[in-house]
Amino acid sequence: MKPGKNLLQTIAIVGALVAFAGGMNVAHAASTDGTYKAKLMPLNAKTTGSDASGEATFTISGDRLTIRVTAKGVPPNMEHLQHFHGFATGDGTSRCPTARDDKNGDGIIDMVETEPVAGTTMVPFHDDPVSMAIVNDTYPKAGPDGSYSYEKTVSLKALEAAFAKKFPGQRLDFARRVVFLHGVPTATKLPASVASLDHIAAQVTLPIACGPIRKVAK
Ligand SMILES: [Cu+2]
Repeated sequence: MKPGKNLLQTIAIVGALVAFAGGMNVAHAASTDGTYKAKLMPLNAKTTGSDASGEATFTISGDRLTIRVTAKGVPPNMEHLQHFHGFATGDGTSRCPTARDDKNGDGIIDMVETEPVAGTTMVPFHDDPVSMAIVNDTYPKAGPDGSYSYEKTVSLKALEAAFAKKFPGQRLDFARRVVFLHGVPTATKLPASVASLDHIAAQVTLPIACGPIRKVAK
């Protein structure tokens, strides 16, 4: 093969690659593809007896939203409610509660005390997030080692529609939300001052980890 032809082929291949890469950039810019992440830090560790931690990631690719949660140091052998929480009105950004948010001073941050800083329970991470049903028995269950791993892929459009129906005027807006993990064993003794929601036992809703969701730089 003559050197001249080789060079032309190389130029053609490089040209094609540049055009391909350029096209990919345009496609990315036009969509909302991206990844959001929350680093989960322990809450109420004195009550759980261990430092719960973990990570939640939200990966958007076209209409596919993949929700992943890994947790460790959580009470073992039981189901753990997990959601993102946020403000149902306005455009405020939620934050995770601290000891100062324990307004009744009972040493425990309960669900009601999370609301002024984190808002309300929004999207559940169980077998059917699009249902938006908070009460459900398909939340992940921690193994004997106090860890679990959850993964679910849903239609982003379907979740957005269900979300807008339940929270009129709101969008998913991941970067304004916080992820909570909940739950200590039902036998855990809690002061009567620990509040819960609806008719759910305070042990079930007790927050055990929290992390603010942030967009991951590309
Ligand atoms: Cu929650």
